[in-house]
Amino acid sequence: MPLLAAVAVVLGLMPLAQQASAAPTNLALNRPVTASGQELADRWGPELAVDGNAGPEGSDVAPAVHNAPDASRWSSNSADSVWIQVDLGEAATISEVNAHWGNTYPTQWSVSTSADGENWTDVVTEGAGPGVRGGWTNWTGTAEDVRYVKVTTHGRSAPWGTGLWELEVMGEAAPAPVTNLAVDRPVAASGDELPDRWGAELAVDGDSGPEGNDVPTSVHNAAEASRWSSNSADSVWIQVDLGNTAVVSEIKAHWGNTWDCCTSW
Ligand SMILES: [Ca+2]
Ligand SMILES: [Ca+2]
Repeated sequence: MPLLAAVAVVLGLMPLAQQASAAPTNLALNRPVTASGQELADRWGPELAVDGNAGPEGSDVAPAVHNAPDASRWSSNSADSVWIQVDLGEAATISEVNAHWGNTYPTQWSVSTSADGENWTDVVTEGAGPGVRGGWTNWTGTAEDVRYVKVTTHGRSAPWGTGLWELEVMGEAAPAPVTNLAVDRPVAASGDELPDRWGAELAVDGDSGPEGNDVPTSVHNAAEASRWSSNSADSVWIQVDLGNTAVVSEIKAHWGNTWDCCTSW
């Protein structure tokens, strides 16, 4: 029997799931929004409620400022109940919804959330509280598995479109799923046993091969066996390029058979 080096047949790299201790951030910032409508077709669209510009503070904002064409607020369609909805992009746990109202503000406002944009849960039906002319009002609590947040108003202080300078949704994005970052990535290695088979790329092809220490030789040595078979040496190496920097939490190696000579794994 030839003296052949043993091999790894699968190499996995897992990114570390983010810990839940991250400080809440504004997950609504610059995210896609939709709304019940807007006062004017060419200005004060709902996207201005999530642009990070909260506008002026106070109940005595000059009309020239409030009504400036570039005022960074959403001005809704003229109705007693209007809504604005933001897509956070991925599931999150939210802890706060902050709304900075304009000169026309709601009598009450409510918050509902959804994981899919179709099935909604009322976080507060009424009683996020009355709006405040030119000021912030807040809902605080905990809502999980939230991708979409909708704010609905109930009543208004004046017969014009409700103004919303800024809407913040504070929370933490759900941890990214743990995935194998090595799959099908470029590899390099110290060498191969044979020039025409069992190359290093087979250690990152996602096929982890058979389990156990009694794999038949015919399977292990099949020409299409999905394993890297290294050069015959006591120390060999394989290297994978993940493509981007990542936080790695786990490295898994699935080894093959060894013959009676030379390897320590
Ligand atoms: Ca704004
Ligand atoms: Ca493989």
